[in-house]
Amino acid sequence: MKLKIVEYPDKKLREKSVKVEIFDSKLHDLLDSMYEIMMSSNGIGLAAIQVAHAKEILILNLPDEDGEQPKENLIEIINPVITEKSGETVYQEGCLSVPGFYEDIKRFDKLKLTYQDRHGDVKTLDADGLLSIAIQHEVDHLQGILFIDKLSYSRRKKFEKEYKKAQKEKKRQ
Ligand code: Y12
Ligand code: CO
Repeated sequence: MKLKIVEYPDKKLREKSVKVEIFDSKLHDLLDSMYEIMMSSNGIGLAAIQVAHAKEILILNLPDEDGEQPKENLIEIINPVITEKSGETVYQEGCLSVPGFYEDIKRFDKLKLTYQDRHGDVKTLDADGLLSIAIQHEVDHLQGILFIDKLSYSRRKKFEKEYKKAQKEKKRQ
């Protein structure tokens, strides 16, 4: 399946995703193609809406201590529900749909998650650190929320100005 990353300010990114009900080979094709485009774009997390599929699907492949992203670390998360959250942490986040921009974002430090895997089996996960941040970033995508929405009014204005400028320069090349 050929996929393309949808970039801000495309309105597609504001769509709310719907639950997956059928766990078939079409879903597996989408998950496999999401993995390919995420890895070839140097990403560590991707939600299906970022490739124009408004389904409650996200994948994560966080780097290990050596900065490697072995496929064994891949987590496929379908129909996630955050059931508990606690603490506070700040991390400089980036997003494949907002290329070239990284901003400090405040999130919950720890969470518990219930989700389904590619076969529809229900799983639970306790997350903290980068995994917890990445899950919150991607779960936000399923509601049409981007990390830049969490910036203060002045940071957001600065971002919009710089992003527009960067886009114009990109078009000129
Ligand atoms: C912590 C915070 C946020 C996440 C969400 C997943 N984010 C990413 O995977 C972002 C990747 C990214 C990659 C980029 O491309 C390159 O570095 C080549 C990029 O573009 C540029 O910097 C030009 C932007 C973001 C998970 C965990
Ligand atoms: Co993102």
